[in-house]
Amino acid sequence: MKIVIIGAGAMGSLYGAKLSAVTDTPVCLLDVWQDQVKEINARGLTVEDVSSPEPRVYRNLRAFQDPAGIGPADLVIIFVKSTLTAQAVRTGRAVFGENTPALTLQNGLGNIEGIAETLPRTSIIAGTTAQGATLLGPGRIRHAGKGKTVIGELDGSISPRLKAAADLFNRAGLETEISANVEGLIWDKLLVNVGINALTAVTRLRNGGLLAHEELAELLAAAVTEGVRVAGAKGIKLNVPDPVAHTREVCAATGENQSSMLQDILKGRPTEIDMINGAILREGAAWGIAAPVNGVLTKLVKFFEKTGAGERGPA
Ligand code: KPL
Repeated sequence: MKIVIIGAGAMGSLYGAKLSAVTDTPVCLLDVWQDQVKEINARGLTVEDVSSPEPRVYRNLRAFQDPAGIGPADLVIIFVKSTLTAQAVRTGRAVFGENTPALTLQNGLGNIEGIAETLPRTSIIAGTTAQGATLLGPGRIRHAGKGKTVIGELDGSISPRLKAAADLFNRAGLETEISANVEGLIWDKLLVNVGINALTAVTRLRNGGLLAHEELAELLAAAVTEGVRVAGAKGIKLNVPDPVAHTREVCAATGENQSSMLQDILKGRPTEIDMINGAILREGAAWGIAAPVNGVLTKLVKFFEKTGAGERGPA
């Protein structure tokens, strides 16, 4: 099975490495970052794991900056930042054959719509992941938190391609389930990111740090609760019975991880704030639901996007 991953950041690299251990054909990683591509092709991808003393080097991978050299894949996983989804799929068009499923496991709202600008909606599978990974430098990541991957078809069917992808992920050690409620799934994960990402970016704490401070745990709960109200107004059926408790669980399970938004702020990169807390604010306004905590978090993260990590120093 030929797998292509668009976006070889922390999460794309993690899934690429794990899947490369169970595929005969090398997993192809597509990314514009030249140093990452060079390093992976020269020395493989090194994964440090918080639960094992020795890092593991994965070599059944090929990295590319240009999709022309790859050819059509059997499965494409999209892992670029949600701000770049539409553009990345357009640029990577050549890796999608007529029947290639496009799987998005990205954070935030708007990824399905971004992919559908280039590909038919029927080619899209969506899902979420509670894995946590940190990019340490070219060719090196830390697997800093384990959690479930859940995937589903947009029409709720349990298709053979969905089962095949779930089987493959499970064989690779990425615990995966199937869901018939993909919209609920995306909102379940959105609410986790609403509670964790901006707060960790602002405080520079690792995910687990949010639970150690009462004030932050309260803000986490307030931000998620606003999101739950918006989801309710939109008629989204969440799969998670208690999103605040669930977010706290993910915080604990990925306690050692720096959230993706904190990593972005520390590296001076744009964040996904508009697709996460900003999305709650926008959707809330459309449905007449106030989301003041998400509003403040959005503004603070935008401030740090402008001023950079230097203001507070590294975490
Ligand atoms: O999705 C994540 C992220 O960092 O974006 C979590 C689950 C919060 C792990 O850090």
